[in-house]
Amino acid sequence: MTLPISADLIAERNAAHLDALEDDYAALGRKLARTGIDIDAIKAKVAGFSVAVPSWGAGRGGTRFAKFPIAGEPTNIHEKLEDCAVIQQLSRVTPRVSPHFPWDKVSDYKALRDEAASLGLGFDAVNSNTFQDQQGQAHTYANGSLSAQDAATRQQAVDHNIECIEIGQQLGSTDLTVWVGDGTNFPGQQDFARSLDRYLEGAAQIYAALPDDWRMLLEHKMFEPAFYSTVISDWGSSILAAQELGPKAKCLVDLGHHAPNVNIEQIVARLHRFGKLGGFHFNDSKYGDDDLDSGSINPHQLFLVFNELIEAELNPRDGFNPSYMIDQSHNVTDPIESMLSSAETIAQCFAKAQLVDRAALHGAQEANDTMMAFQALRRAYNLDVAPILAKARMEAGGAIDVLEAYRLSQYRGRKAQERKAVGLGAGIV
Ligand SMILES: [Mn+2]
Repeated sequence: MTLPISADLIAERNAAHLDALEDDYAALGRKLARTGIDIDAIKAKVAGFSVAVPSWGAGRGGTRFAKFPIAGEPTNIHEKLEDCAVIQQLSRVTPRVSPHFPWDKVSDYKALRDEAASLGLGFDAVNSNTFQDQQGQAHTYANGSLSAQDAATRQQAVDHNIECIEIGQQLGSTDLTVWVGDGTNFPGQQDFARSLDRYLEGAAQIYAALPDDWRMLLEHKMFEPAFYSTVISDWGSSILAAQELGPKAKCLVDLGHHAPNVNIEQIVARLHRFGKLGGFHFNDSKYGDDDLDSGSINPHQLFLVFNELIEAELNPRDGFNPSYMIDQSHNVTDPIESMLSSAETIAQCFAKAQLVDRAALHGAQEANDTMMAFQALRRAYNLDVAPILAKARMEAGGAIDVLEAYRLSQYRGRKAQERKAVGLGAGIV
């Protein structure tokens, strides 16, 4: 395996940070021991946690107004894999990449899988794309894909999703994530009921092509690119569709795809209650689907989501196996740095949720002791779990200080010499 960052550099920097880390870890360990928590057991749980990174997240996202590429950005799936390998090598929490088609199309998927493995990576959920047209495409998605009025357009969208399943099988994936941009911009533009009927009919054809061990993850989105209505607009539409399709269809919660201030943690609990919680796309938002870095605006919400996930894991009902992925747009940062930072924040919220005193929480709930129930969550949220994460990372071969190691490696600067420049892309300016 040839990893992109010098192992000597990581070892040298870790040696410089080790004494301080051991000191902080021991202090936190003593603090947790006073409440009966074994820090090493929490560290083991953190070591078992992982979140996938999206292949498209390796590049600068941009907005519909403009994109500002940086030198050394990846221009194809091979370069994206290399960047994802940097994130995994340093963080040790992102071992899988979620590919997107047709953006990541190659002629030989066996070779692509081997290439990823040689970088220490595997593949996560496969994402289809019927929200934009491709060169030479027979039918436009301008008026929808799975829900389009035109039967040939719907068939094209179904065929593309089935092709994604076939590619995913070669890559070792077991999930197909389906998000459609279908919707309307004007009242009256489409019939709400009939467009959903068409979507369900197409989705059922895709569902029928799923291998036995696969899941179909339905991603809802309240708005954009359609601004008046979308066909799978919210978790209600999503769960109804998933229930109609069958047990292999689950709901995927993208944190940014809700109305502002919606109680997402409650949605998580609801979806789990009915066996339909399939996975997450982590990001953050301030106004809408801003695709800001995970936990950068509201880390408390992220913690509360993980709190519900732990409750769900303790009460598995129809099983508990959600897929975790980062899905955010890096407009003003180096995407590798953003994903290193986000992966750490996501793992921190996971770790903090592990530290909630469940007996105290449940006891306070039973006793209607509102303040103590809240304090059970608050005590865990207020703990600084950074030493647990850093130690787990170091023991797995990663860097104690991921951003420091990344900057010292001068990786982006080296890639700027090797890679061709990314185009400015189309914005409306
Ligand atoms: Mn998403």
